[in-house]
This record gives sequence, C-alpha cells and structure tokens, in this order.
Amino acid sequence: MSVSAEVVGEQKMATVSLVRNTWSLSKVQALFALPFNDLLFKAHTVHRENFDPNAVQISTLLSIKTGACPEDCSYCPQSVRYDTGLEKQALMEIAAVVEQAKVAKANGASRFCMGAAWRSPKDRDLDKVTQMVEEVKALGMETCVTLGMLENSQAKRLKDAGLDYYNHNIDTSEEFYKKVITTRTYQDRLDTIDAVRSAGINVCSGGIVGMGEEISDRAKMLQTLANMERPPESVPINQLVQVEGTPLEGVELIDSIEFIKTIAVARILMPASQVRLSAGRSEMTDEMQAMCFFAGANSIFYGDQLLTTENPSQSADYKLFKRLGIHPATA
Ligand code: SAM
Ligand code: DTB
Ligand code: SF4
Repeated sequence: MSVSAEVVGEQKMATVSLVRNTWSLSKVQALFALPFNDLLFKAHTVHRENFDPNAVQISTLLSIKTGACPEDCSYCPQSVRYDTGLEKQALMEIAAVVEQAKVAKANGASRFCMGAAWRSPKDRDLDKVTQMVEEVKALGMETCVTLGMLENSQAKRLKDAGLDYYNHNIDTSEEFYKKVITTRTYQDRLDTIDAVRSAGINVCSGGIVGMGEEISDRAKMLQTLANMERPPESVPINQLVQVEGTPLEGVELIDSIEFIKTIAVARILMPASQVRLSAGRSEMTDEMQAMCFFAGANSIFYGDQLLTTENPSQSADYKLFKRLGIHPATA
C-alpha cells in the first residue's frame, strides 16, 4: 500500500491508495524481533509521514447498557457468567445519553463511543440506538457504537442514522481466541466487520494484549487487521484490565516494552489508521504512555471511566498532554 500525506487545515491527514496490502507473518514477526530503537525509529518515521506527530484524537466512552451479557469473554467484567460485583443497568434513556455526550464535547472529545453489553442487538434496541446516534451527531460529534454482532440489515440501519464508526474487536489471533471466548467464533467477528464495511461505516477494530498470549498471537492479530481488504480506520490496542472475578484475573502481566512494541508494529502495518492507546492506561506510567505516542498511538479514551473500569482522570490527561506538547486532533 502506498501512503501519501497532504495538509488539510492544520491537520496532516493520510490519503491511501486502494492497492491492497499483504503482510506475511514472517515479515510481521521480523518487526517484533527488531531491536527496540530500530523498531521505534521505523514506526515513528511512518507516523510522521502520515500524521501530525503532536496531535492525539480524543474519544469518550459511555456504557449505554451494562452487564448481564450472555457471552463468556474471559476478560470481561460484564459477562453474566462471572461474579465481578458489577451492577447491571438496562439500556439508557436517549436524553441521558445526549446529556453525557454534551459533557464529553465540552471536555474536548471529538468522538462519542457508546457501548452495550449485548451478544447482538435486537431490532427494537436499534430503534433507540439509532436515535442516540442521530442526536449525538447533531451535536457535531463523530459517533461510534459497539453493540456486538450485527446483521447486514442492522448495519444498514446504523449507517442510515449517520453512524461514523462501529467498534468490533478481533481481540487476538484466531488460535488464541478459542482459549478466551467460546460463545462465538473468530469468523463471527470477521463477518460482523464485513457487514459494517459493506454498509459503508468506518471500521474500528483491534484487540487486547496481556491475556497470556504469545508474541506470535499479537503478530497474527495485527497481520489479520492489516491484510483486510481495507484495514480498519481505527485500531484500538487495549492492555488487559484485570478484573476480580474474571477468569483472566491474575494472568502474568505483559512486559511494558512488549506493549509499546505492539503499538509500533500496528503503526507500521497500518500507516493511515488511527491507533488508539485504549484500555489499561490507568496502569501505565506517563513515560510509558509517552513512548506509546512516539511509537505511533494517536488516539485515546478520555474521561474518568472506560465502560465499567477506571481510566486516568481528565486532569491527569490534561497535564500529560501539556507536558508532552500534545494537542487534541480535530475531527
Ligand atoms: N459487547 C460488545 C462486544 O463485545 O462486541 C461490545 C462491548 S465490549 C466490552 C468491547 C470490547 O472491550 C471487547 O471486544 C474487548 O476488546 C474490550 N474489553 C472488554 N473487557 C476488557 C478488559 N477487561 N480489558 C481490556 N479490554 C476489554
Ligand atoms: C475498545 O477496544 N476498548 C473499549 C471500547 N473498545 C469499547 C472498551 C474497554 C473496556 C475495558 C473494560 C471496561 O471498562 O469494562
Ligand atoms: Fe459481552 Fe462484549 Fe463483554 Fe464479551 S466483551 S462479555 S460480548 S460485553
């Protein structure tokens, strides 16, 4: 894939020619095997060629339906199968969601992401979610939802409501996936991503690292994303938030250098995508986050809470941006 940069207003935006890219696993693994400085230099160079290196896009998350999810994702506090002490909450009222979006906008977020703990939405759930999308969009924000598996017709309804992004993670490699989730397949995930893409909605898809996977699983996950007919426009890289009561509580912590390397490889493989430093920032030092931005991360979740777990406070993020000379990217 060839990538060129052009200046649009103040922002450097990437324009990508539609030549399909294919990364072999050995090439991706060779990137992971590079000396750290060589890998970071390469990733930062690609980053600079495609984006303003000091701009970070800000998204805010809201859990619009919490807990009691029938799926068995081993990392997730919202699964009904694990006793995590989480209080469940039915689908929120539209007005309450719009209020939260207004607060997020006032705090500088350009994208509002609404997450629901569903295996897949029912059509009557979508009646409400499509209205949420329309009303949040009317505030002048980009909209994103993550609702589980989607049929083509449901993706089309969301597109018609004006949805900008749909988040659906592949989470890890196909092989490791089977050890983490049994209630839906990897192919189910890829099918939902296809439905989203076919409906003309931007794809947000990434995964979680620190679940006890091998480096080769991380390489395969990034290879799968990068080799999609069109790579996701947005690639969240989550560090596992270990939640008490979930099967993955107590798994060996990922080495922070390996996490930064994962961000760097994501940047090299998907030069024009937004790479989001997603869950797990509360457990990271400022220096580690700074390295992730240098390695090519250019988006974060901003706000004191992710879906159900803690995120750094807004004032801590404000201070970090100031210390690093980073400014919020405009949508
Ligand atoms: N229920 C929908 C689904 O799974 O498709 C949407 C919400 S789900 C919480 C969205 C994503 O959050 C998951 O795919 C997973 O990648 C991420 N996630 C969930 N729990 C996490 C945790 N403890 N640490 C890091 N990421 C997590
Ligand atoms: C994504 O990749 N990470 C976000 C968002 N997409 C929906 C979710 C992180 C959830 C972390 C655990 C929680 O707060 O419940
Ligand atoms: Fe349910 Fe999504 Fe959590 Fe899996 S990740 S248990 S599908 S809310």
